[in-house]
Amino acid sequence: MKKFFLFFYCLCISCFVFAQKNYTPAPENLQARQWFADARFGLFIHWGPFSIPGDGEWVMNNRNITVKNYSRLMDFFNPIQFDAAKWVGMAKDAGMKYITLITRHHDGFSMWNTKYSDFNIMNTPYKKDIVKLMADECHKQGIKLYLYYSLLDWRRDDYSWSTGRTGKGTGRTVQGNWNDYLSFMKNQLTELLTNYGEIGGIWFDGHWDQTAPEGAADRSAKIDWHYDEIYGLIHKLQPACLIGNNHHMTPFPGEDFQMFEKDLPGENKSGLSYQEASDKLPVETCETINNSWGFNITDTTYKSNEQLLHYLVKASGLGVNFLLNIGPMPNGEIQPEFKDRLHWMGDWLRTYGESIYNTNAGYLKPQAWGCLTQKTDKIYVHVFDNKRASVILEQFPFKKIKKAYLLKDKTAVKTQLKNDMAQLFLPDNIDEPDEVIVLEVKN
Ligand code: JFZ
Repeated sequence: MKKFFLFFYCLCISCFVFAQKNYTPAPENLQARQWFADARFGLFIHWGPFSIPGDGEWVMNNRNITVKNYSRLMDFFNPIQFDAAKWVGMAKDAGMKYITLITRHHDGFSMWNTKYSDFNIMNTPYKKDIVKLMADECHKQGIKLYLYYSLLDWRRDDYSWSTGRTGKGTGRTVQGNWNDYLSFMKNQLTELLTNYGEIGGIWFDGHWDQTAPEGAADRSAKIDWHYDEIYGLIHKLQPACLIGNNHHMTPFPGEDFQMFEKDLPGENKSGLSYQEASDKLPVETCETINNSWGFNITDTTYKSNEQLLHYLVKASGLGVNFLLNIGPMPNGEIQPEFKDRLHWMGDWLRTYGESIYNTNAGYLKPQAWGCLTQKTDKIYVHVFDNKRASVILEQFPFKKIKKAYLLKDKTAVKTQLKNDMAQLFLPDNIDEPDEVIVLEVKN
């Protein structure tokens, strides 16, 4: 028993002692969390020299490309078709409120003008700072920019690759100094949070490289990430900047939102999501359109418009944001399969947006027929199954339904409220992938 407690104690210590202790979020940070929680829909962009082989962003690891050989990609990353205004405009047209951009993925390439690594965009034939171009355009078009930053690095000797799980085949022989790596990250983060105006948040990834895989009993990290310093630095430079970390665990102190990957909270289809959803912090889940984050030239497993829509709506039904990914092509263009789906989502949101943005989770969890989103005096009933004649809402939390109608055209919907059970009788001509019924309710 004693041993067990000691083990448990060590586990807690190793998870939390290094996170930002005694963190009290600034008022502007709390405001930014609320904004984020209301935003509901964002665009994830996985893009960089890893897009060139057309084999996903893990290509360096998966094909054991050495640092020397991989560096050649820098000589031909030249995305002449890239147009930040078009990308940001496309996200806005899709009804997205924010963009999360890869600034440096596990391959270690920096998409901005950094002083701290030569492996960066200014040394490509393109020679233009992608983060700057995107940041300026986001600020101009009024969309928030979040930055993905990898903690894991498959190139650098000073990254603790010897204790890591991935990137073992990139030809490194020397284990450098961990403190050098930590300083490097802090320097880079300082650049990102100083030179690019307001940054909505930092999306960390790679923590899991230093832990046992998901589902293992002991998930403590093999090295000290010094999150106290890293998180403290970010919150000092931009107090409103939200920190999230894709470690697939309960949020650490100092983090401002929680993320899930390829799963809605409570589901664990990916085998990556054993953690419980936070009831204190805003939560986000990210998903791909096909099955790849970075451009993959053979992956044609595109999800349908309806599948993507149902993901967004179910996420909203759980009170969670949806960060939908695209992997643009190496020339800076976005393939039509992605563009078409984003535009379709935007069209849907132009009609149905009020049932998604600024809503809370439904009082019922998502059901086989659909799900609920809520505002103080309204319940939005999202019916995915359009063959149904009626929907029953058990334990209905309001005393009265004042009005019930289809959101798209105000067609009245018949309802019955008896013994805490509301029944809605659906008109027989419903044919939408998500027919939304508005219930104006009163206690
Ligand atoms: C991570 C990245 O590795 C991936 O490339 C992408 O950026 C995605 C959004 O986030 O995905 C993971 C996270 C955890 C593991 C593997 C991939 N893991 O624990 O092995």
